[in-house]
Amino acid sequence: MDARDLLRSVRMAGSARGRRTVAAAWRRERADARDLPRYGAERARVPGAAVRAEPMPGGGTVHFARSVLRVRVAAGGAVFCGWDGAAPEPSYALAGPSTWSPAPGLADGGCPAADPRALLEPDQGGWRVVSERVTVRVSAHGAVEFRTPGGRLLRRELPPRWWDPAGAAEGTRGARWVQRSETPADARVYGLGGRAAGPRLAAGTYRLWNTDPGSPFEPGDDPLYITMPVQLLVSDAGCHLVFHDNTWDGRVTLRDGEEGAGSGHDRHGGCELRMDGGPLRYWVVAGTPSRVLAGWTALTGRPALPPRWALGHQHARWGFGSGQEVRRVAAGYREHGLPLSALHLDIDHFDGHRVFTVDRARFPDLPGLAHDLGEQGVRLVSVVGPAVKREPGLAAYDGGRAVDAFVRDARGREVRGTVWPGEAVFPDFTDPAVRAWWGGLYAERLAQGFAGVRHDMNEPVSFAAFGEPTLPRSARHALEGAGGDHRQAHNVYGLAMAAAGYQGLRELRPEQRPFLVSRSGWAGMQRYGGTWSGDVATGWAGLRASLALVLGLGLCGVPYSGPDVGGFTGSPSPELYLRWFQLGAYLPFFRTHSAIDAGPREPWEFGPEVLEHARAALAERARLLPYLDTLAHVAHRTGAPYVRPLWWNSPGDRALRDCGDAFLLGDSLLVAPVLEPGVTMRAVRLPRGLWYDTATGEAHRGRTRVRLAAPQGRIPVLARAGAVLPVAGEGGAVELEAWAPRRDRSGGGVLFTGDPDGWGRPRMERFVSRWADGAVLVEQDGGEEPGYAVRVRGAGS
Ligand code: NBV
Repeated sequence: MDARDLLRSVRMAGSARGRRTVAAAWRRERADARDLPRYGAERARVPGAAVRAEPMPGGGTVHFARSVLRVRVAAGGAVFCGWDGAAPEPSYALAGPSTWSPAPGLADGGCPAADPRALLEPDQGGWRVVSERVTVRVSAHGAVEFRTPGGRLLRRELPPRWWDPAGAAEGTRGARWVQRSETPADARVYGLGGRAAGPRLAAGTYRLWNTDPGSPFEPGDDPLYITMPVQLLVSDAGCHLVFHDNTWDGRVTLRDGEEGAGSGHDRHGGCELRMDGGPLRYWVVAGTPSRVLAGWTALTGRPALPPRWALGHQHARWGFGSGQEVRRVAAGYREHGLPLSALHLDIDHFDGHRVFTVDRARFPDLPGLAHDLGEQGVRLVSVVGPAVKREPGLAAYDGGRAVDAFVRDARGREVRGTVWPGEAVFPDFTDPAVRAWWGGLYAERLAQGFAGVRHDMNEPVSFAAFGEPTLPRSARHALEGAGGDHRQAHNVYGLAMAAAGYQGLRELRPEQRPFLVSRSGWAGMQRYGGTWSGDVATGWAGLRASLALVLGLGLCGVPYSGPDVGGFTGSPSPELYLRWFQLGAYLPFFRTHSAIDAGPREPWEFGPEVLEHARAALAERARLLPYLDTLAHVAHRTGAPYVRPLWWNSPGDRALRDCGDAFLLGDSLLVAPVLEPGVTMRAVRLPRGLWYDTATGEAHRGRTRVRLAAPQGRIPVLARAGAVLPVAGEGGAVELEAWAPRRDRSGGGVLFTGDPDGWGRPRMERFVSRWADGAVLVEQDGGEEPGYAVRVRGAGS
């Protein structure tokens, strides 16, 4: 603690909450000073020279003087590398291959079998493993190269370096390590979870430690709520994802490459990963972007399919304050003729901020409210935080104590923190029995009439007057029986809480797909649901960050997300609100939300013009619902995100790799939102192909930069020539909107229909579009006429 901390403590001591945060911060510091193992003398270690190698199914093991490397190609093509005996499991990230059955729970995780065709063989003084998608080469000193089947370098991992505690055996758990890698000079990096400055991650250092920034964030703020050691790289050589399966605190430093302007003297790009402990093991998945996401989500689980209503517009506010106010807002939507799918209740509807309770004075009849809103097609979603007030007599506290649910310190005492309800304790979600108990508590939420949940403050947050606002690093966790401390459990706390909530909802209401969004999480969180931006600052920079987050998370396998439309704090100008709303209407999770002291976010609060334009955005969202629903199914089956970077189908087009202000929505649409004030025209570089401006029908050739009209009333949206997209026509019936293919080409699209919120197997139909006798013809895959009305557009051009 330094002088600044001391000063802050004195300032905070003026209120009860302030005093609690000072006490909690002191307690945390004391516990860590007392209970964390001290880093004493350390000895640096590198693998040394290779001694021998043993082939095994999928690859083999190379023994070095001071370490061992295991290489294993899994069925499906992902490559696993583990140093010092690290195996793929146990892992919080991995899940068994997804099927139509609901996502498996953590306990059902699994690692794909080895590909028996891949074998380690000697190669020029080292070894190599040749597989279908990549060739791995291990040098005699432990460098590992990944190349495409054509021989182009994707990445080279240099021999790692460990710092073993002096006197401990080599490969001791808890040793710090660093791994440097080299990547092609033209490579661009995306991912690392939710990063406000993305989607392309510029050179710099990114921390791997889930963090509530404590105040509204902007692009410069890092890290945020979801960090993941997942990087997706795109270069001329190809695309690949690398995942370091390690939950500890760490830092990734990216360095840009430099191209030698054809001189052949390129300086490769680089990455340095430093971890505070935990295993050195990683996966590499190579291929086209869609194959990479398919491989990644086969490994870590396919994204949960949200109930269909979750694709409609949702509205929230921290501080509705009463049942009447909730009814008033719902009525406002109705009276203005605006569609609304869900309203979210925040911590102010709890009794004294206690989770799993209701303030009955202000919300006297929640089930009645939920019922009445349900009649109008509006669901209620409840916030749920992990912190339980330390209050004997409170059901969640007593129940938790009965099953020994709460995190303890090294001396066996419950760790006390401070959150909204006051002094609080924290369930240890890394214990399967605690997950089962917690999941059962959602019965109370369902009985109150809630249709879904939103997990908040699960980084986890414990307010602190100074230092990190989370649990002590020395706090103990079950970690699935292995035992460990918060250094290892912190980053998976939100993920494990999501598993608990998801499993609870599944068991309590087995006929319905859960709706769950979680502010924090880690690799694999998509199995349980989606996420939202967290407290994005109200401003143009915050608007930009909103898109960066959605794109980046999608590339990490988490496709369902969206921002607080309008920003979390303050009052957006009508123009900013509208542009945010217009962007949000094309993002998977479309929700207006704001803080308790922020201005309103209802579309009618910004004047008649904004209302009309917001109405148009909502109408377009409603019209696109069959398409969005199809994209949700596609994401669930293949891991391909709804919202994709422009390079998705053309990773070789370098000019697209830095674009952070436009995106593809599925295969058919390109959305170019307005992210700056005062704009009525904007430029965008189009991927290859032919694109139609959906507002004017004008055709634009791909691989060119075009300027498009972006009047206040709409943002530019283009349709790919040949696209057949399902939309809702008059009365809601599905229709096909077909955009004329080029004369020499055909096109197509898919449609998923089926169970709106249950588990029934959906129906998939494919359509083909082509020119025949001077007209555009749309057929069902087998050549029959489609069972839907078809509207052809763009045929005149
Ligand atoms: O529960 C209140 C807010 C919530 O509205 C927001 O969406 C979360 O991201 N919550 C954070 C806690 C308070 C933040 C200042």
